[in-house]
Amino acid sequence: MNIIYSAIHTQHRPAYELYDGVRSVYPEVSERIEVIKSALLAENLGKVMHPRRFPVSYLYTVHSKQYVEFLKNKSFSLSKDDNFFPSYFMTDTYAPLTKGTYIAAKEAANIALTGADQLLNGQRLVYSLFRPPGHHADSHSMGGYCYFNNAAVAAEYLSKRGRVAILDIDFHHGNGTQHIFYDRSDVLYVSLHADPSKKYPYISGFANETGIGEGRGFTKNYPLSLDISEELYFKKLQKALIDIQQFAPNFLVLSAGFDTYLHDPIGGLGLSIPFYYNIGKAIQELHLKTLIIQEGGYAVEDLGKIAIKFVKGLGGEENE
Ligand code: SP5
Ligand code: ZN
Repeated sequence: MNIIYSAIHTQHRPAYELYDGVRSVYPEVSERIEVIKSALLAENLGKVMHPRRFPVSYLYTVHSKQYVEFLKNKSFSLSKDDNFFPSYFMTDTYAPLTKGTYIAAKEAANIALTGADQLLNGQRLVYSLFRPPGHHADSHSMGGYCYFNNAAVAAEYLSKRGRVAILDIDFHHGNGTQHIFYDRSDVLYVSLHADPSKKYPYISGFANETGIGEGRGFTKNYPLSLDISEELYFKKLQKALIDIQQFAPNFLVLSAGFDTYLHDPIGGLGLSIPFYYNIGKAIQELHLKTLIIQEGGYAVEDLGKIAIKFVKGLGGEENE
């Protein structure tokens, strides 16, 4: 399996988020990506490849030009230690701009697009490993540690060559991704996530959100209660996988967040490390060309172990 990676992500290092107006530790850190990369390499589960550079116009397929240019110009104008909340083009106080934000966020999109390209070139499974994550970023806004919606950029690119299903298993609902494809029938969005009446992003991810116009029926949400068992989680996952099977896509974009893990400091749905093998295996059984897109996951010390189990399942290995 190719792991698409670039060290440029380390240039994005926000000093803090504002939680209820108070400065709070920023959990979306560089180590997240580094531990996953090291763990996968140590287990011989992949080899690292660097992304190619795509023109900025690829971002305009899902984001407005004004938003992209604002992010770029504002980010470049900042000083080294600035941690800036602009109050426009943002949905919450969890995604500050720093000097290195644009370059890192743009590189994340390059990594997603490079992974998508490899699916087009016949790869079966590719891991686009980057940060910052993307699924909370909407066409005109950043939020929830996200700036550009990498999954959406990749899905849009792939949709020119076939039908695309997006499966989002991050702890949080991917409000940005859902909204970007809400009125479309050629890209299916299916998400399993913590009940939004209790957890971020609060505003979307309810079961009655199913799409609009042409897109009616092409969004599926599975909100989960916070104390769900692994057994019930697996049943919900199987339902989501049946939705995808019925859609019969040519490509699967997998928004993979590991913040559903038991000891995640932000999320935490009670899922154990070995259970990620089962999740990966169930998805693998769809036999779809699959692009893994990194979303959340903040239990830095265990992310490597989780990623190993997940990739072993996705790679069709017989044993975890
Ligand atoms: C990509 C992703 O997983 N984004 C998640 C964004 C959720 N942020 C909201 C939670 C903020 C929790 N901060 C806790 C500080 C308590 N003092
Ligand atoms: Zn998340």
